[in-house]
Amino acid sequence: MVYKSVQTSSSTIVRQLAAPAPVALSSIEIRLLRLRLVRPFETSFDRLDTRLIMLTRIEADGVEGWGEIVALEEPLFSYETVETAREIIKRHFAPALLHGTITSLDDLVGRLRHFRGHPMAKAGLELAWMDLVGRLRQEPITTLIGGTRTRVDVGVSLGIERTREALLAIVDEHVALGYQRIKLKIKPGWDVDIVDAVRQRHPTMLLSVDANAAYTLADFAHLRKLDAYKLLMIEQPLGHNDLVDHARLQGQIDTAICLDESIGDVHAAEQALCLGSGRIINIKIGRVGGYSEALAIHDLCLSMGVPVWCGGMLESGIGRAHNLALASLPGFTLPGDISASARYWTRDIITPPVTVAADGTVIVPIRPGIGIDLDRDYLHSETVAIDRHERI
Ligand code: OSB
Ligand code: MG
Repeated sequence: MVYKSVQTSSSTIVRQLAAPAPVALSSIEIRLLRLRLVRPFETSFDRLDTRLIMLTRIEADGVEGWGEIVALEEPLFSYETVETAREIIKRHFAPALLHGTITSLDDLVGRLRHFRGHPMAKAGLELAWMDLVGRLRQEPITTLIGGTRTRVDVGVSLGIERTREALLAIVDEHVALGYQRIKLKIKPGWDVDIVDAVRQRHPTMLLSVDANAAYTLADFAHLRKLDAYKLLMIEQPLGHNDLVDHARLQGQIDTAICLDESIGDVHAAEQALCLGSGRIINIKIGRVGGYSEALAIHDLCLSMGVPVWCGGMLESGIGRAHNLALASLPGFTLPGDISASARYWTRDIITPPVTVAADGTVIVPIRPGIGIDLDRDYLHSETVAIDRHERI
């Protein structure tokens, strides 16, 4: 065993964690499938009716590991897309991994480190690696990374609707399902009045908003009005790569700012916390390039007393199983965007689907790897493309 003890910081554990024996990957597969959302999901940047799900599958000695690449079809949340991830894996990442043997996550990360950017594509490979190692070691990912929770607190992210009445009905429905926190997507023209209406109906509920970078410095006075509603946080109000204006805004409002798009790695997290750009960080494994970086951000925030929570990108059950493992770490003290399968899909690609208990928690899988079973019939019937890269 190469790693020391669970007392070590979790990012050190995960980086040094060895496979039981050096692993010679025989193939890397990218699988695309299109799933219809149970209801369209509208944000300040887009409206989605379906999600093109992008899965990674690696194989070694007949054992497989599954991950998910959270890129969208258009470069609206970040510059990556499903097609850029396909191309970068085909031309650069797969050739870098499909030779020799890989001994640890650190080894895998090291082979990809010199390639700039493309964190979502990198994350898809790290996730599949951690599932594979978990299966080889017969341990769940939560154990491999030093998770401390058996259940995680969850909330739900609700999109922009056509009418206020429609949103209020959807909010009521999700409060009744037990979700511990409701997050409303906002944009100019769909913000203070909407929050006012939801707050009147649910005076004490944990409530937050997410602007996906829809505002600018010119909107400070308007955003300050949100202070009246005792929100848990305002997520990413300003530019996707901004830290300085967020610090200025945080200096002028009481509500905590949470950063999502602006935090691409642990370096950005450190700078944001130094500058005071926010008081909470949303960690998405895909956005930051995988477990290694997500754990580093978690450790930094835990050491500085900054709360973190696990964000989502409308993942299939595979991505959500990874998110559950991540959210089992001690620093994840706020409810995550890890909702039930039924909030997204009529049928998920895993069985049983993810369910949320009446107390607003989800069980962390404890079987080896991501700890879930695939609904292989459904997975195959919805698949629209497979890229297969083999060891040369
Ligand atoms: O900003 O958190 C976001 C979905 C797609 C892209 C960006 C975001 C989101 C969500 C949904 O808010 C979270 C979920 O998966 O439930
Ligand atoms: Mg967000």
